[in-house]
Amino acid sequence: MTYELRKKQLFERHEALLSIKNEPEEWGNGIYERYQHPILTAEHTPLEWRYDFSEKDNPYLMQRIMMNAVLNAGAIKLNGRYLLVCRVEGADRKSFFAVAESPNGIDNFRFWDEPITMPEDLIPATNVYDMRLTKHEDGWIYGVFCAERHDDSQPGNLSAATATAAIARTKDLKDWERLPDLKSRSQQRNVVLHPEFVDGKYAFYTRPQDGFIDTGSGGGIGWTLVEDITHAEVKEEIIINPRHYHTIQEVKNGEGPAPLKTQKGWLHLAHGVRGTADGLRYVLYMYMTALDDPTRVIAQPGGWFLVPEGEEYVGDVMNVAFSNGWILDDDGRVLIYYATADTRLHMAVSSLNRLIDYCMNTPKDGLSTRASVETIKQLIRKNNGTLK
Ligand code: BGC
Ligand code: BMA
Repeated sequence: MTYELRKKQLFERHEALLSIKNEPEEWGNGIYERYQHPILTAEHTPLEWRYDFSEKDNPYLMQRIMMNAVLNAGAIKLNGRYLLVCRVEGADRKSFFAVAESPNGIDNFRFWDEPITMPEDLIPATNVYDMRLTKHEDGWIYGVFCAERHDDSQPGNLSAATATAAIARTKDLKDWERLPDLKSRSQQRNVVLHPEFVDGKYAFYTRPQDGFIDTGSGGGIGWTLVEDITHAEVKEEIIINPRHYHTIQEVKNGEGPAPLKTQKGWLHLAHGVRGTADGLRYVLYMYMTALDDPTRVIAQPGGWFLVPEGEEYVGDVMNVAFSNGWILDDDGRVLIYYATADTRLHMAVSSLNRLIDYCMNTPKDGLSTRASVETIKQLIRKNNGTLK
């Protein structure tokens, strides 16, 4: 086959992948419907990022740069446009941010021409990932993400690393102003900016941890108030959503996207992690906090909200569902973007009313098998009319 013909077919195949229509599953769990196909994968990245299209320089038409995954995306609807700030990971294990846009938030996602050039903080990061977007009432769109660097205090240990919350802001997702990283005594990953001022201050969901992987004494999802976002520092930090023995969030948990404001309270999507013989299992869960006090949990359904299913289990990091982006649409639908196995991005659709109902009316975790059995029996008796 000639170079020109192969190139033509390459573009046709890519276009066919990008324009696949995505349909919701017919029968979900009543809480949300998953969509049939992943919305973004490494194969969706533009061909110009991967191939050199000069026949002279690349006669074999080989990929000069390979992509490994598209995952953990921040999400926002901006001037009617559905935009994701994806974590794209190259074959070299470096991840970076790139915007993908869809006409309906469901399919036909296409990357903008070039990835985001994120300005550095004083000490450049080796890697960045998992951006949470917050449209703050101060008028800026903030992107808070994890910046990872080697821990030079342990020169003998090649895998010693530090995780820090990096902060940048923008008006259009094109030009970014980098602010200094969040100063904190502990390592921080999964930091999210709350969309409103609280007591006139910026409020962050945090996730203090002792080490790079271990949360250690870090008790769960934290909260801190910051006066000056251009010199953000964690001074006092409280835990608002703790970890618990023998739950889906025993080993760690972390805030997902910025919470949504509803009439009943702040609606939160988070991830919980437990240990297994096979490594860590990451699942999604939800909780709600009071409108007048976002640190007070008013409801938390027991167990997980979403876990990997079927092929979703398989990929780079098995048994992982992760979400750091959702969009509340004008019609009340909530578009939930989640990644599985640190490999690809999917979506599920629900609505604000359904998610509030789910949070307020799903039994909470009674923290023991006995309590779980009692909860099931109550439902059975309610259904057969024998509930006293
Ligand atoms: C990876 C992240 C992961 C973290 C903790 C980082 O090096 O890039 O995906 O969450 O390590 O395991
Ligand atoms: C976490 C996250 C994600 C990732 C997950 C599972 O620490 O920050 O980047 O999806 O690990 O590997």
